[in-house]
Amino acid sequence: MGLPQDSRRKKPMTELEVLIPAFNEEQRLEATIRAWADHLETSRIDAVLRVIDNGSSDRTAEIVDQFTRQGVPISVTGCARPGKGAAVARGVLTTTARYVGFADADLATPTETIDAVLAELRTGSQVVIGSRRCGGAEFVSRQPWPRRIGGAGFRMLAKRHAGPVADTQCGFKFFHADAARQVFADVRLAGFAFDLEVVARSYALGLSVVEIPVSWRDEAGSSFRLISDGRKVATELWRLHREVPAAVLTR
Ligand SMILES: Nc1nc2c(ncn2[C@@H]2O[C@H](COP(=O)(O)OP(=O)(O)O)[C@@H](O)[C@H]2O)c(=O)[nH]1
Ligand SMILES: [Mg+2]
Repeated sequence: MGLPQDSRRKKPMTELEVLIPAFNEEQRLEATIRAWADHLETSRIDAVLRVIDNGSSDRTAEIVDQFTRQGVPISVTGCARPGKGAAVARGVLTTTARYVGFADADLATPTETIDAVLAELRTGSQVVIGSRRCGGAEFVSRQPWPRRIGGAGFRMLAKRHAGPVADTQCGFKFFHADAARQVFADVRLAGFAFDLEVVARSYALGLSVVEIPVSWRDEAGSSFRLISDGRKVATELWRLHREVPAAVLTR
């Protein structure tokens, strides 16, 4: 006995999935989800939200459930492999939407930026990179100076992998899902430096990459610890230099 005709009909593909990697984000997540839900509704974007959580020990998952109960199209996916990069990869590789990408839980990049991102994706760009360092971008408020010095050092060491991209580390990147699957199938870095590998592999695959300006605001409560995470990022950079052959990184 078959199912009634209607329930067998294929659900149309959701246009966009916004992944929010989150680790112990109970302080910042609520306002972020609210802002996303409001903007997606106002702009009538056919989208779902998904928080990817590396086993937070705080109320991160509960906050998501609360929104689900209110009818916001949001879910939470766990990720056993630690790190922001691992969380984003998990989300990308399990998406069923046409376009997928990630935005940080701190709302450092305003949700309205998604409108420009979607315009790019709908006209054929495969990788859209939010950037604080291209024409039209601005820092509404800057990171503390030790972090800025670290960032400058990172950019210097990362140049070889970054192609023409001026800012590889802004937490606002979106992809055509087919392209994202190609890129993330090979991404090895699981920590904060994964963005750089994503950029490098996107160019290596010959995808159409576009950098778009964002208006970025440093938010309190960063999960990035300058010494411990800085050391991990340095190790990741070293791994990228050593393990990813230069030939892969140059077209
Ligand atoms: N799932 C997951 N998310 C993480 C992890 N580390 C950082 N994040 C998320 O990555 C995003 C960027 O981190 P943030 O603290 O804003 O760092 P910053 O903007 O670089 O200072 C936030 O949404 C964090 O919750 C992690 O280990 N796992
Ligand atoms: Mg941040």
